Amino acid sequence: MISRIDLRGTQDDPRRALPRAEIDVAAAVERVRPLCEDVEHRGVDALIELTERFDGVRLTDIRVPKDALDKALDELDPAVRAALEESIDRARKVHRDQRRADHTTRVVPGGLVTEKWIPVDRVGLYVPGGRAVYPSSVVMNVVPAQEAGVRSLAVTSPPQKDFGGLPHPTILAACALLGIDEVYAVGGAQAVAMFAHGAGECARADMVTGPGNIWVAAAKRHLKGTIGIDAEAGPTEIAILADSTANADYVAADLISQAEHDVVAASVLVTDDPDLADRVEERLAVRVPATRHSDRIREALGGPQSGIVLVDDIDQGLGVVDAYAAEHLEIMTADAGEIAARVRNAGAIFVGDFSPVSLGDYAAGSNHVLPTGGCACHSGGLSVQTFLRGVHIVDYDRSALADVAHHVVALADAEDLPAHGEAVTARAGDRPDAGQ
Ligand code: HSO
Ligand code: ZN
Repeated sequence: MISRIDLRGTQDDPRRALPRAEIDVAAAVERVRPLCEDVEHRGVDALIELTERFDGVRLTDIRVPKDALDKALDELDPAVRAALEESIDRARKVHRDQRRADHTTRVVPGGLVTEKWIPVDRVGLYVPGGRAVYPSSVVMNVVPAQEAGVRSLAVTSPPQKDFGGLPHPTILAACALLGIDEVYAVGGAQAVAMFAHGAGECARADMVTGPGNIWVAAAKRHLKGTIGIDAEAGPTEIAILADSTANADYVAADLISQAEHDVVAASVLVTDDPDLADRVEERLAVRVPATRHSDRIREALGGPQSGIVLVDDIDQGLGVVDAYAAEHLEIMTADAGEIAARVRNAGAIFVGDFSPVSLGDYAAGSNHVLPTGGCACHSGGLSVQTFLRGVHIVDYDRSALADVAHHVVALADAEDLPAHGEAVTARAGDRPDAGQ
């Protein structure tokens, strides 16, 4: 069911051993370009036509009425409501603590540079519809934006034929719980264009975040610059670094849990213990047939993107997981905390037997919007920081400027930009010893 890749005694590049699914976003950009232009020029009329074409729903209004949000919350299963509330509380606790304070550095006497963190004014959040209905992702996008202090937050999600042409009721209920009342029933590339250009009641946003299919990713890539974007989300990945002390059943359950998302999801075990690999395979053979989405999971585990990687020792294993840079990395070894502290590249790290990825997906307090496709080597997950801009405020007095004037002039001259230097000497020249 799952292939084995033996890297023992080799220096092979694990990135080649574990291919990632290729998704041709560039080709999709060409397809979404005219659609985005249509929304830019014709606004709501274009949105209504495109929604009818792609979602089979004829909208009378792109905005979801407030009473539909209230009704969805009233009708939400109480157990799901309680779970969402707990998830929101924990996420708030963590994200509130992440808010960086403004900081002033006194570079020299009379020369100050302050870094001030200013929230983005308006954010549009895309929430997928169809098979992947994830109210938890509403929480993970909205909470950091709110904790950053974003003043205007709108959500959009594709209308569902089965739900009277509104977005999925659990999505609407999650919005209501989070205090979001600006919600649109628009999906796909056209939804990103709606946020980028504004249409009818929907004012243009400064930034759009949230996962989506290839068309959403293509629209984000096409409109980047017109609107700020988060990362392009790819298929989910879990890597587990485990030694002989790991619990094979937990390892198998966690590999399966993320394979459940998609047939192209990646589940990777890296271990120095072939016996553990055997035991995990035994547990997979028991668990996979017993779970609801076994077909999807079997395909994901059997795909070239998944595998059990054998290494000589945990040090080599650390090299493998760093090179792979997984979205989620679990450490199930002796001294798991110490090993986790040595990891360089991962979207999020889950330590020990009792911190599975599913906990992080819903209720650890951490964020589950994480870099995929190896992007964890240069990017982090969604956080309060995503919605803040660090603005430097430069405040020098006459004397502090005069002291550094000769350096500015020297660099300006070196770049053949003498007027830059003159802008400084025009002021610094007011002091007799300027430029010395
Ligand atoms: N594991 C997914 C997030 C998710 N899981 C949502 C369940 N619902 C990507 O981090
Ligand atoms: Zn998940």
